[in-house]
Amino acid sequence: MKRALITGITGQDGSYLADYLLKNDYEVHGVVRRTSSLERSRLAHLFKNPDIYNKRLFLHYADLEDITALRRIFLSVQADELYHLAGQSHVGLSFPMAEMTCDLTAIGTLRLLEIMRDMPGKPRLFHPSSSELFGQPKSSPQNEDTPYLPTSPYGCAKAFATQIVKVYRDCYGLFACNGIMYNHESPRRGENFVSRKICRAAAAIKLGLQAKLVLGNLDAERDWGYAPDYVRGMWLSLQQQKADDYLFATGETHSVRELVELAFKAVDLEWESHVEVDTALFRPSEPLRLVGDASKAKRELGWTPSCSFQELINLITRAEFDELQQLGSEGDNSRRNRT
Ligand code: F7E
Repeated sequence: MKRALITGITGQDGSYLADYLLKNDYEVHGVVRRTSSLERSRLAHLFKNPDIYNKRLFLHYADLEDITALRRIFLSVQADELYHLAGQSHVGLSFPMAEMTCDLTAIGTLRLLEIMRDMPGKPRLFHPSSSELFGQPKSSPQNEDTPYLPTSPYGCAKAFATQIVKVYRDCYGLFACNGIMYNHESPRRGENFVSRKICRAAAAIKLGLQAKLVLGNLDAERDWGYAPDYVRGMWLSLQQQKADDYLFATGETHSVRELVELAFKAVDLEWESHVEVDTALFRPSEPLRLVGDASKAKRELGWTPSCSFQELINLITRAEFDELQQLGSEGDNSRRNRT
């Protein structure tokens, strides 16, 4: 049985990756912040399963800044594969939290590489890089050779982390891969990312639970895919003969406005009467249009995305609608039980 260690296991990607690896007969270890509660987390279904939790899924508590605790965990787990998914991943928040973002995302990755250098049995490392590397790219679509021109502290941190992974791979022979990930979404996405914020609001407005949706730049365009596809790409990257970098994207670009239209259409609402734009939510600078060319991943890993943009937005909006309705009826039942 192969053993994997995931930092950031409680996030969207970490939880899908844990599901994927457990289905593929791995023993999975996750690093969890001391303050995390697993009760209603994205791991709750695994945590509550007595055949999985503490049998094939093990959680270890440490903060990413606590390098001695991390080193101990790495040495005791002796994983075959290490997926370093933890970090501050909100691009907008990286402006007011620039130092913290660079410390966790850039220097945090370097610290992890340093631990790996000293380990006797070295695991294979996957590092999730980002389309934010490219910032305002001079060419479109972008591929693994497109120059880095980041426009946010987050993009700068990812540029450092991506390059340092390559340097350690070349200088010290580590099996370390970068996956340049374009936006990838799901019902497990954090609520402060635009896809989830919009789909949840459309469902809540339809159910009469929210009055309006306030957004930033509706003209921004992104290449949005389905998160479980990207997690499969992470795993495929580590199954190759030689460590390399791969870009994961759908090759299609859509605007935030199109995302809004589809989400509201999924619940039979006209979006114009419910959405407001607030320039306070615009970022100081950002890539306006990003689109990726994943032909290397397709050619060498056999990776293709499985879900269209419309299917993705329908899927998230439907999940939000069902969840809010369920929460509403649980609330009604508990109110009824109390009277
Ligand atoms: O924004 C615009 C916003 O926060 C998408 C992360 O996973 O993907 C993600 O970063 C777009 C931007 O994702 C709101 O300005 C408008 O143009 O969902 P997002 P992101 O910044 O693209 C990359 C690849 C990563 O690596 C990151 O870790 O939507 N937008 N109005 C808004 N965005 C947010 N969050 N909230 C708004 O109200």
